[in-house]
Amino acid sequence: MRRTIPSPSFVAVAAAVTATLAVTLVPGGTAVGQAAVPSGPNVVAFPQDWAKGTLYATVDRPDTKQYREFYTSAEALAAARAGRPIPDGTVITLAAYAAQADAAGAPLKDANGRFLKGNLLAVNVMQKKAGWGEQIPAAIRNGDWIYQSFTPDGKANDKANLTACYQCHLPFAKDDYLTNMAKLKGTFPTQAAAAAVPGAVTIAGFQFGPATLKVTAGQKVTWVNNDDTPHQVTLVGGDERRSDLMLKGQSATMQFDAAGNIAYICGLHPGMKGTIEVAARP
Ligand code: HEC
Ligand SMILES: [Cu+2]
Repeated sequence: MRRTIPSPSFVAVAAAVTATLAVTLVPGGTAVGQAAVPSGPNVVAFPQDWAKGTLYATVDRPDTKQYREFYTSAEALAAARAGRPIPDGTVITLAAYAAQADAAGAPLKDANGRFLKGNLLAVNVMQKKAGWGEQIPAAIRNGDWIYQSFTPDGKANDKANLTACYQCHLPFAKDDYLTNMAKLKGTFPTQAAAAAVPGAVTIAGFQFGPATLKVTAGQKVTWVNNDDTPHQVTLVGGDERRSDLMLKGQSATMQFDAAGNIAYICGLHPGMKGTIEVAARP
């Protein structure tokens, strides 16, 4: 059976999306002058029949204890598989569900080790239409894609941080800002997992390993991301250095010259925590 999402009616509220320049809190909490996108209703209408589209991927997210389903039209999937541009008007829907959890809050898993679907939490949508990108500040624009986050009953969530949608998808520019869908044509960066190296921290399954690394002052530390999800090393307390976003297979390096314990988090997933113990030079 051929199942597609009918093109949604476009609500003429483009004015509400007018880009503004403001001081924004980026994940990790550092205030920086940055282009911001206001939350609330915009040109993306709730895709009423999203669940009738084609389900093309599911993702378990241990960091947020969510189970996610991804839907789009048959036309868009055919284009992605063939490596053709994603058609104008395409709607991609991310249905975020709470993972079912045990009494201690740990996600339950099925026979394949995958999360089990709980309550629907949010319906996140990206849609592209020629010219729409002009509504978004150039620094964070994602081509002609516009993002929106809806509550399960179909209302635009006016507390959603839409600026973060653009910032986080920006590193995927060469794949038309797509992640799972880009994988369908096999161009997603999937370098082999790097072998553990002394002085290196491996990021896998939303964890820094080892969580505590001991080095000597003057030494460099390298982080290697083995997750499909991007991560970003962000030092906290005093030294506020922040690495570039690391996609799968990418690494970042920082040098530590002073003795002491350096705490850090992931700038995108602040629940991820690690420590570098820097010993004085002998
Ligand atoms: C922390 C970084 C981050 C933020 C913020 C973010 N995304 Fe994403 N997005 C991802 C990643 C990584 C994926 C791949 C699947 C996953 O991990 O859930 C993704 C996948 C998607 C997809 C499916 C794309 C595909 O190729 O399959 C949609 C749609 C989407 N996000 C919409 C949104 C919307 C709407 C927002 C803002 C409300 C948003 N995203 C915010 C990182 C982010
Ligand atoms: Cu992270």
